[in-house]
Amino acid sequence: MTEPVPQTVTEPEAEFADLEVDAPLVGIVMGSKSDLPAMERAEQELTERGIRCEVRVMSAHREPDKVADYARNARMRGLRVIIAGAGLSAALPGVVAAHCDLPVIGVPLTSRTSIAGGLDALLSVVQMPPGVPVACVGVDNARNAAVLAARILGA
Ligand code: RP5
Repeated sequence: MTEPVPQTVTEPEAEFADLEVDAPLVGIVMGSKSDLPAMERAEQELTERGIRCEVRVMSAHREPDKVADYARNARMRGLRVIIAGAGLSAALPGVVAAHCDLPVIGVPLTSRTSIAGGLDALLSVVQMPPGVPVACVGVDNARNAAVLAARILGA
């Protein structure tokens, strides 16, 4: 009788480590295309530091299902930090944080109809309920969000 040939068992993490080498580590999301000029500073900072990122536009109020899907799949896709920028009643960072357990950095943004220079968005981002944290940088300071993301990643 011949002995069975032992099968090589590969750990799933080891398999994916090879496959996911180009996957982005930071997701940069924003509530509107109008937020792009401010949020591009985060992409620029991460790119200069050699940190892979992706940029997406999705609105917590106008496209709630899209935001939920993105946040729920983020960790599985290899993302490690999410930067979320929004203006006015800026729900996006909080909604992303509600649907995933990755660190979320909120960027309160000014927009055409902001009140008090973006205080509306600042309070919306920072006043999260206990247990659902969002780190918050200064108004329109997407660059600091990228610097913080780099520190979280130890990069
Ligand atoms: C927010 O409303 C967006 O993040 C943006 O800052 C603001 C205005 O959006 P648009 O009317 O320019 O699409 O949800």
